[in-house]
Amino acid sequence: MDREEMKRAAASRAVAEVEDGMILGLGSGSTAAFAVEALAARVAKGLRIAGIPTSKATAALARQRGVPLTSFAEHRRIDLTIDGADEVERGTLHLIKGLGGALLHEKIVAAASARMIVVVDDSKLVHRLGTRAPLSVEIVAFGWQSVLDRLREAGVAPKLRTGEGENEPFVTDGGNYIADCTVTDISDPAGLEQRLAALVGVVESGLFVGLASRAIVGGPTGLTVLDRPIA
Ligand code: A5P
Repeated sequence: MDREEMKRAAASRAVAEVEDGMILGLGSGSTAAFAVEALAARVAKGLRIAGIPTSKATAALARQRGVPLTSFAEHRRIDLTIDGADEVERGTLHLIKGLGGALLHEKIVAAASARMIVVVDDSKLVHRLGTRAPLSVEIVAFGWQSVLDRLREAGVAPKLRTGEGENEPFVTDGGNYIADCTVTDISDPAGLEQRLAALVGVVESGLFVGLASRAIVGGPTGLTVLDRPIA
């Protein structure tokens, strides 16, 4: 399998766990897009579900493919969220997310979900978070320079993400900016998440601690299903 096939296979396997009547969280990114496609195929055959999208891009894809959408105005609790990740820590299933810039809405949806299945290809599996991806931190636009100073003082080497124009900041769906932070070998994800959240001007970090219950990993020889151990 090539990488795209691994992602598609993982996404399809996760969608097989969707049951009639569920409220779903629809993740963002290329792997989560395969899940929306697989869901659309099941909806076309009569599956009744409604999804809360985590980004404008996912909402647009779902609408285009005929996947019914809903919102927190109608549903406070989500049965199952299927989303991608930038890193998945073996054993704990703690995640780094946010390279796609949708981390805030993804985290709100994940936190409201009874279950979260993360779908990835095997390049995303790591022994320690901070191995292959920067840590994205969503920050308010106002005074971003001072927020970056605070992140620097916290020891995470931030760089403001730029958008289409090299000098234009990337703006999230929530109207905020993203600081991509160089981190290595995160030994205490929960502690780091709390330290970052306490900084003035930080909206949310891309550390997802204790949110994923299952990871479905596509590899060259097939799929592996990893479950978070019960605490
Ligand atoms: C979006 O903000 C991210 O959290 C994505 O879930 C993550 O970047 C994974 O995307 P891919 O499936 O495209 O690698």
